[in-house]
Amino acid sequence: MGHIKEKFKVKADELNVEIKDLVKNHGTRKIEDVTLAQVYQGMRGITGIVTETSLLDANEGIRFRGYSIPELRDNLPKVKGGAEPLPEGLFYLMLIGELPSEPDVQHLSSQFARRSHVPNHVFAAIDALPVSAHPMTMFTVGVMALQTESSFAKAYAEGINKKDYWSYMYDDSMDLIARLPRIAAYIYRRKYKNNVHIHPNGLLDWAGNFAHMLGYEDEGFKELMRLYMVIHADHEGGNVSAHTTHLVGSALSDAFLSFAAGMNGLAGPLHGLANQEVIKWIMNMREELDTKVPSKQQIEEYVRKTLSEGKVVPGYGHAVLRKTDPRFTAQMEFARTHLPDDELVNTVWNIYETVPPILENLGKVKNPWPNVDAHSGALLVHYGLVEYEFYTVLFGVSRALGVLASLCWDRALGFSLERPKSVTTQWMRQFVEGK
Ligand code: NMX
Ligand code: MLT
Repeated sequence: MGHIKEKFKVKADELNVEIKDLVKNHGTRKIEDVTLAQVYQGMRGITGIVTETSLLDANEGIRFRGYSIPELRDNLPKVKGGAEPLPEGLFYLMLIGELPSEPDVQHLSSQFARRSHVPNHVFAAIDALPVSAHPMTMFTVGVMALQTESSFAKAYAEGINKKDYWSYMYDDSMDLIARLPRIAAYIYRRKYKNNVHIHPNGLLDWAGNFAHMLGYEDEGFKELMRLYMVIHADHEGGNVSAHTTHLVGSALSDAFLSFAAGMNGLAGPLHGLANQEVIKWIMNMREELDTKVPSKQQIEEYVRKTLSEGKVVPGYGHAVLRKTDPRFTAQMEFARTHLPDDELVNTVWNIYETVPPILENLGKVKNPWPNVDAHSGALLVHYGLVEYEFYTVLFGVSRALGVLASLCWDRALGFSLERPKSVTTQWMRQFVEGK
């Protein structure tokens, strides 16, 4: 057993004792009341899941094991000469609950490299789809094809003790994280680069090697990928992709089945697909106005037109956040350092100054501020990754770090099958009438 796996088991045993005590001695404590409106309106604000890896504050944004994004950028190990945190370090932090040392991160990088072999039938499954298929469809098909490799599914079929589930989940999660960059890069090169593929470089870090396999050797792009993979990794447990992964996993579905389900949620335009929608929306605005740099007044008119057509302004609003997303701010800082004069980035910044008051004045939008997706596409376009339908796949590769670390915890803590109660509107009517 590698030292990270052993350390995880020790931490899990400790937390198991704590949870048993909490449930035994405080199990009847009421956390909050649930209103009828919450039940109808997406269960907003109902505390119903335990996720150890990160916690969201509506005003401050996400913290991973207590660390904010600026703190992660300061404290996580980096590549020699680099300034951005390594995603391997964030995975360690989410899994173990402590900041990693440089050797811990190097160990994870080499583990991912060692586990990264993708069997040929996965590529064949992707190749069976038309090239016109959306990259997210290819991505979930690739992950599903990889399910043949699940050590948990094999062990379960043979019969295993439930105390050992976590160990197989850990190995499946490590294998899946290790292989996702290869699958994603394969999809990109198949769809956009004439099916010409690039061999992995086992000496590079996980995100650096991903950039390399996509075909981007610029060190600036590699740094962007490291930051991108860190900031998109986790957003506590209630978001659609994390919740779906957890829900499907609660049926003892393996890591591949659970993650693929989560990715189908990420592919929705109100969730992860919003990153492609933002760039599409800006490109359409540029085309319609016949200018590369629309003025703030032109942006304002375009926003009003979007709203009048019954559409949302992509990249703005959030189900939980009530301020500018710190993931947006981190990308803004990256752009200020690396590409302050980029026209598209400056348009993103002008949109940031224009959109919030308009949404606020509608009187119904709870959060008029930008989310993570409002900025990411402009950075990718700068480095030449202009194929915006691919953007959600990048989000998905990153999200694996958080949802799979969480799935390891779910298994190690023996969390129950998720099965909340549902009711009908007739039941609600009778309830309010006191029948
Ligand atoms: N543009 C226009 N209308 C909006 C927007 C927006 N960006 N955000 C919220 N609204 C509307 C929303 O559609 C709803 O209208 P109605 O009552 O007519 O149905 C009303 O404002 C109240 O919605 P909220 O309670 O503020 O937001 P909710 O929690 O329901 O939804 C989002 C959150 C993120 C789905 C919503 O803000 C949205 O659609 N944003 C645009 C899409 C987006 O950027 N999604 C990415 C989120 C981050 N991610 O990566 O997952
Ligand atoms: C996410 O990163 O999952 C999104 O911001 C959506 C959410 O938190 O609900």
